[in-house]
Amino acid sequence: MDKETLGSTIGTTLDRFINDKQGEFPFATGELSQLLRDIALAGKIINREVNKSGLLDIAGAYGATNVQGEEQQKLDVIADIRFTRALKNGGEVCAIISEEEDDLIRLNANSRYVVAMDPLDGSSNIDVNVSIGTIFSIYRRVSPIGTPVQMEDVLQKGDNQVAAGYILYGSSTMLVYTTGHGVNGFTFEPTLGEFLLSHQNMKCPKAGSIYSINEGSYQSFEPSVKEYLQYCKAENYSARYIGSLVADFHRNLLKGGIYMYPSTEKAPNGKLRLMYECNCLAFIIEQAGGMATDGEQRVMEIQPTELHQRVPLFIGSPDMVNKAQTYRKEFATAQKD
Ligand code: FDP
Repeated sequence: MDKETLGSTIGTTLDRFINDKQGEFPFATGELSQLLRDIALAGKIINREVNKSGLLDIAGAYGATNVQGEEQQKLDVIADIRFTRALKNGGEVCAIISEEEDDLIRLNANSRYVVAMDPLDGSSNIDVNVSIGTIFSIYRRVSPIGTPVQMEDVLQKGDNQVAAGYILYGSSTMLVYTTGHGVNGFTFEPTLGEFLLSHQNMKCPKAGSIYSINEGSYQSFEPSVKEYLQYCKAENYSARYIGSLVADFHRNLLKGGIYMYPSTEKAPNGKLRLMYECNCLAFIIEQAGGMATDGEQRVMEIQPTELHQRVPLFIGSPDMVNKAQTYRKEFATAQKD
């Protein structure tokens, strides 16, 4: 890229970038652009709250469990309220699936978009000042606008996503998103209160040398995962596991690596949720040249049957995901023989 082009794009505000990109969609009405702005605004608010953790009484357990049976943290609940409010006020969304809500949240039936979100991912890290994130997916409803939202509007394959992204509350706060035309990352500039383009057209390295998995569960992994882990060690790969999906994913996206949450004895379908964790990150990684599978098929081809469905996840650099999958296939073939 020449100096002039670089100077004209890096530092562009998220608002301006979204406006400029609207033209990439034939017949764009501006609703998706507005929806992305609503999400960015909610992200700024959560960022403000997260930064106060430790000073105000917003850390710690809320005293309830979510539909997954996991203990909700106060910040989980605050983030859920903030996002839901922003999406409700924006008016572009007809329904939300949230990790924190058992059922579908029905909003304006005259709106076109469905949002699936994990308002604050990495709950176990909230209280210890470790990076956490927000994950979101946007779908266009399939039933006619103005009619009540149907389950088919919500339970769509990841391949139908029109946009997906995450906000990482890390050493700096970043918003990364795709609308299917590459992946771009914006860093929050707190004195300006703006997300500025900092990572243009992000690409995941084809090969990598970082593997991320909770190895504490090693004994309950299936043999092919164990074998792949042995291979990683033999290759002297680095093990890096923060335990916040967004943070682990983001590092591997930039540096090259694989994140795995396979099935375990305790969790035969893994732990991560298809609709608001796996699909969103799968869309981003594929747009960045990477891969995401459940060990057998592309994550985005899985037909969801439940709002809070879990699937195993192998995501990251294509060479690494392919290798992990090869072990799985070999194991499956050996079992058949
Ligand atoms: P958490 O339960 O802390 O919200 O999405 C769930 C998630 O975190 C991911 O962010 C993280 O990668 C994973 O679970 C951690 O699970 P383990 O503690 O089982 O490793």
